[in-house]
Amino acid sequence: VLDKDKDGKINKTEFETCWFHWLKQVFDPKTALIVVDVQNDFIDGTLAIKKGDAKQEGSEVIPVINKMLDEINFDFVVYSKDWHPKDHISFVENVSKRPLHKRSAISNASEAKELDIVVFDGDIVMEQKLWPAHCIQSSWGAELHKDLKVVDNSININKGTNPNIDSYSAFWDNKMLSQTGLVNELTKRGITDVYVCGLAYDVCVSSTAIHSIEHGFRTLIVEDACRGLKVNTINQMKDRFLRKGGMIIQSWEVQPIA
Ligand code: VGL
Ligand code: ZN
Repeated sequence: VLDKDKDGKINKTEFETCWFHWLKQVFDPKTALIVVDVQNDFIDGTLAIKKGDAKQEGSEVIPVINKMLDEINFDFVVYSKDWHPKDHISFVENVSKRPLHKRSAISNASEAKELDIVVFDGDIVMEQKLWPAHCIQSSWGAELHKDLKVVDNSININKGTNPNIDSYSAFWDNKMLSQTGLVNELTKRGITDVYVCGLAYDVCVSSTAIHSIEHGFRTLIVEDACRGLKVNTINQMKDRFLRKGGMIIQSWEVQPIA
C-alpha cells in the first residue's frame, strides 16, 4: 500500500522504490521512438508542410526531436522514410498510367489534381489520394533532413516502395497486404512502449501510431514533435488514435522510467 500525504498525493520516493525494486523487473518496459518521414520533401520540397491551414512548418519538429534524442535514453530508435519509385500510384503525374474505375469521380486522367481522391481499376480496386511527386528513391527530397540527429544503433524503415500501392504507415501498406519489417524489429528487441513523432501528423504519423496500438504496443504520440497538413484531418486522426487507447503527450512529458 502506497503512502499518501495529507493532500492524497502518493509519496514519490516510495513509488520509485516500488518501481525500481519490483515493478520494473516484472513489467520490463522497453521504449522505442519512431521518427516518421522527417525528409526534405516534407520540409522544403514538393510536399512541404508550410502552406496548409494548419500553418505549421515541417522544420519545427527537428529541434524538438533532437532534444528528445539528447535527453532521453530510448532503448531503440527507428527512422522511417517515404521511399517511392518514380511511377508510384500516389503521384498526380502518374494518373494516366493506370486505368480509372468507373466509380472514380474523375473519368479522365487529365482532370486529376493534387489532393483529389481517385479510384483505380485492376485486380484490386483502389482508392488513392493524389500527391505531387515526392520522396523519390535516392533523390534529395527523400533524404532525412540534414539537421535531424541520427543516433547510433538506429534503423531505417522504407515504405511506399511498391509502385502500385501507397503506404502511409511505417508498419503496413494502405491495404494491409504487406508489412515492412518494423514489427519484427520492435518485437525482437522486446519493445513494449512506442513513442511516435514526425511528419505529417495527419497522414503518416497517425497511421503509424494507430497500427502500433493494433500490434499491441503501448503507444504515445509526442505532439509537439509532429506537424501536419490540415487542422481538420489532424483532429480526425487524433480522435481515431485516442479512441483506440492511444495517448497524446508533449515532449517534456516523455520520461520513460528506465
Ligand atoms: C506522407 C503524403 C504522402 C507523409 C507521405 O509522410 O505524411 N504524406 N505520402
Ligand atoms: Zn508518399
